[in-house]
Amino acid sequence: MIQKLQDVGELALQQIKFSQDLESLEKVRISILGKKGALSEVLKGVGAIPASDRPQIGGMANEWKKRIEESLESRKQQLEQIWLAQKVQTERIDITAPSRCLHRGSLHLVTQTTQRIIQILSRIGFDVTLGPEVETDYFNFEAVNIQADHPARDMQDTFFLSPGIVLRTHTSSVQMRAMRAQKAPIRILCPGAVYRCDNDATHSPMFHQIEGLWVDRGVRMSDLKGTLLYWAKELFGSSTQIRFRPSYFPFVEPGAEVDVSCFQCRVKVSPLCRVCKGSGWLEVLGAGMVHPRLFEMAGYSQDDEVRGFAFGVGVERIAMLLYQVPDLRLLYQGDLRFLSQFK
Ligand code: FA5
Repeated sequence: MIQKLQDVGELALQQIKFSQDLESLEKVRISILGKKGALSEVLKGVGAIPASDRPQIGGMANEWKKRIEESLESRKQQLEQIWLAQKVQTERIDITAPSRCLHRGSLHLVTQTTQRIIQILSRIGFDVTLGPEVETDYFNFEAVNIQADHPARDMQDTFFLSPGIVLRTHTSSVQMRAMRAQKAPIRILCPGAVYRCDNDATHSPMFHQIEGLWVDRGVRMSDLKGTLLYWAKELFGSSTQIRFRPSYFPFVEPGAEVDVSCFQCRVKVSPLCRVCKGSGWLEVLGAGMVHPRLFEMAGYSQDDEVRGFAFGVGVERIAMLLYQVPDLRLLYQGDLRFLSQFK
């Protein structure tokens, strides 16, 4: 038994010494000290020897175990050092190498423009309200005074999802929802996507509008003009002027198309100007005083002198003007060479 212990111990020390890596060292450990390892196997025979010899054998076995464990630990440390040294050699990091370029994303030009417009108007008390893009025919048309047989339906070619359900053609669909949801005063902006069967350099089938609605006692056309002049000066520059041209929208009376003076030809209108094409003016939005019929439909009493104005601006067109984008479709092609210019 003593001889067997000695043989196992000495062999173990040899194997540990010649282990070349941590993995083979672990195998050696298991083959000696593991449950079915060589040392355990020898000790299984202890039961067969006389009781008087057992303490001596037990003592020897413990001593060998301790020697083996110490030897394993010291070889392990050696092998770890070797592993680390090899790693440092083979995986050298060149801290002077130029770093890889990280492409940081940025907000889309349409989002930036939307945020800019909202920021300007929120300074004078407008809050943002959202409405659904999938809208009922009622809120998109009838509730803004466009009846089923009204010729104004032809002004906006509509995507119908099912009978009575449309993709909203304008953010004016939010007007009636807002007037029914809350009483005056109302001062809201409704940004969002709208849809029409359109497609060319200045018309996209999906585009964005921001609707403005201010309803309160005694609101007048001059308030509309003051609000839009403030907005235009903040957006296009302090020398900007605005002009109203009479126009027709069924939900306002009177209605107007609003132009801003060309921010490119600030001092003198140039016939060569690429922005205004020599006219000196840029059309930016539709606006007007809320039609009395809408107040009626929203359940407002005629006696309470509540009036209102509304306007609707096309975000892409504003972005095109501000950044001189020649074709609206560029905004939706996802070409980073184009989009990253507006970071
Ligand atoms: C309207 O949509 C009205 N709801 C605006 C309004 C609101 C008038 C409140 C009065 C009171 P219009 O169809 O003109 O009006 O569209 C408004 C703006 O959306 C246009 O001036 C234009 O800038 C933009 N626009 C219209 N169609 C498209 C399109 N297919 N692609 C990109 N922009 C468009």
